Amino acid sequence: MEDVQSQIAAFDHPDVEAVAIIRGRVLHALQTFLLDRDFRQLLPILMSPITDPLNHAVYPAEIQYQQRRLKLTASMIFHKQLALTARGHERIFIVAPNIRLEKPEIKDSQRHLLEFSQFDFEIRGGTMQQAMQLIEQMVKHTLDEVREHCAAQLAQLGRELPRYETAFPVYSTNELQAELGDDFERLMSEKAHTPFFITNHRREFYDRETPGQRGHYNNYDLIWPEGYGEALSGAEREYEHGQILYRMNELDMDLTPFGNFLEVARQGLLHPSAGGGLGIERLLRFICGKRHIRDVALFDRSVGSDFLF
Ligand code: ASN
Repeated sequence: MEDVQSQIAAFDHPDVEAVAIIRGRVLHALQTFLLDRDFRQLLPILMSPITDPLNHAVYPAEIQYQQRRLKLTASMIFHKQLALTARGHERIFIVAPNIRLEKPEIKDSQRHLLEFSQFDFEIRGGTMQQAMQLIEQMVKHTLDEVREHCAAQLAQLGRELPRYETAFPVYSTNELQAELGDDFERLMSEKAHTPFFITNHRREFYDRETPGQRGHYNNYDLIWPEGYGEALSGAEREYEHGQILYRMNELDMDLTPFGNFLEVARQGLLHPSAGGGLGIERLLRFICGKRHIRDVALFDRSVGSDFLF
């Protein structure tokens, strides 16, 4: 009872309203930015025989419907690739809910949610350079819109949102690891004053391996400065059947659930593409200057949540 009362009292804080106004402006800015560039907006799907296998272990999130086991969407990666084969879907984006039942090891994380929203996009025939340029413009545009329209809300939150005049720097995992060790992402984020990219991560099979360079990858993360950590992950995609099989086998994956996806690839129907997904709550956390991600959402879905509602 007491928990419920204090939660409802917390809803009444002026920051809650400020965050809500900024949230609306951010979503408006992101969506109009891509709609103005001829992207088509898809609505999310929530259940499917396959979903993103992710780069880290989470508890399975599945439901039974009649005779079938269906997975809840961890990300729309495969549906983005498949959607690009549809007529008029050369450039797409989705505001997508993602469910990731994180392990208790990270229960104190201030930047993980068990369900979050991803601003997810993909470009048929896109390249890494093209996607990174688009991301930079989209982020700068969104921050400009918030600065212009939400000055009162930023003041309420005590947040001075920096303006980034120069290009976001680009580093690769190799150079950062050699210089700073395994914790390079956190260390770089803490000392950075501008968002920056890190390329060449070894991770899920669908991120494209650099042609002719085994163990090197055409992928990129955008990292927030001031210690806010990862903002976005994206990549060019594997689309050739043989190479997809090679990458899946390298990771010892069970190919069975991917039968239909692999069949589309075997028929040569997948397009080369590039894209990425921006964590919307992480973007809000950064913009609002809130250190805990639960402070930018009304309903707490952080890993240590007690799920009051
Ligand atoms: N949405 C990301 C991408 O486009 C994938 C992910 O969320 N794991 O690369």
